[in-house]
Amino acid sequence: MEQEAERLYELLKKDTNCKSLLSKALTPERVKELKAKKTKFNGTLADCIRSGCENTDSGVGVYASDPEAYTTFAPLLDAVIKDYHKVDTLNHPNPDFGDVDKLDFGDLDPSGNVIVSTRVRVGRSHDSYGFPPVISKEDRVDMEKKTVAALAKLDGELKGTYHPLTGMSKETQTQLTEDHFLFNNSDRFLEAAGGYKDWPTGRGIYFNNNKTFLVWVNEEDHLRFISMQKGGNLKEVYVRLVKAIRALETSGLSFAKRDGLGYLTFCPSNLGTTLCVSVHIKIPKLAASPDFKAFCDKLNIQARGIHGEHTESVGGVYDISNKRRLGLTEIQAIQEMRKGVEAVIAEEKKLA
Ligand code: ADP
Ligand code: CIR
Repeated sequence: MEQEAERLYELLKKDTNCKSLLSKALTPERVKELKAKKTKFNGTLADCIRSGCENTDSGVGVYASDPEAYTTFAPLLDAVIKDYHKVDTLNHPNPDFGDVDKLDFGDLDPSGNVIVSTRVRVGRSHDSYGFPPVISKEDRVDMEKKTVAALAKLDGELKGTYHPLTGMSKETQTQLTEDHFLFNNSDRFLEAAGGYKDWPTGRGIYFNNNKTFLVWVNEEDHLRFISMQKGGNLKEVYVRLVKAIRALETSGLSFAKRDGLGYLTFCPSNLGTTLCVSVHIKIPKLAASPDFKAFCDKLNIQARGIHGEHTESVGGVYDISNKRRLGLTEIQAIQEMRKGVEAVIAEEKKLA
């Protein structure tokens, strides 16, 4: 165990050009302090750093082995979290989704010409199971069963069906992925962290009839709750997600949380609110301007391609999403994104 951490650390050090947050935070002192520690889920330092040491082009480079890793390996993980989320102290507020009956926003694109679709997602982890590096096949299947039993209690607009990946045809999987609903196993960073062990066992997707509410089971996180629809009605999308979170939090599931860090996720880049709001938006003019990145940075939003992280834009349509997930409440994150999207639309109009 200690040798494995040392072996991985050597790999990391060998790449003198490595710029990941891991390479900044993993000092020889921290390796020495943490290499022999183990969480109650049997998670080790090696489990946390494997992906970043084997992939020195990582941006972050760390995954938590399990919920307790955020305590056991805090000297390393806290440093990475502060760096990634640009905060000096870890004092994430209590969850606050706002008063959903009194939201002061609705459709961000009443013309229907600019925003193609809107999506809001959160990640949740069961507090009694480890993350991919340490979880066994049996435990993953057990966790899937508990999740599916809770999902079966959803009703109204959230009522849907669970579709396990095991037994799902390749064609169905490809179609659901191309339509932006389903995940796949093509992320080498996640793979190196153990994210695809025993694939596809224990993985699946739940969705309602019109695919406006979806749950990913055992993709990167134990759970991802997703609300999405065509157009720019952020209010409808957000309110649906909040209803789902409230229903699932009272359905017998218990989610991992820690004071000051909020909800815990596999990747430290996602913890806190875990909220990611995105719009697919047609902004050919703004995107072509040299100031595009600076414009987004100022608003705490980011642009990427429409097939998710590490992909390119197609036909001038960009995926714009919020950047900050830690150190602010859910409703503050939504409002920050709303203002950002409004500014993006106004700027595109100015340039037209
Ligand atoms: P996450 O961080 O939630 O995993 P990604 O950016 O990796 O999100 O995207 C996951 C999937 O969701 C991809 O297929 C992506 O195209 C899709 N997606 C993200 N935002 C939107 C949106 N606003 N409309 C439609 N699909 C979206
Ligand atoms: C990296 O460090 O670049 C990868 N491990 C991805 C980090 C952030 N993305 C994610 O969690 N999806």
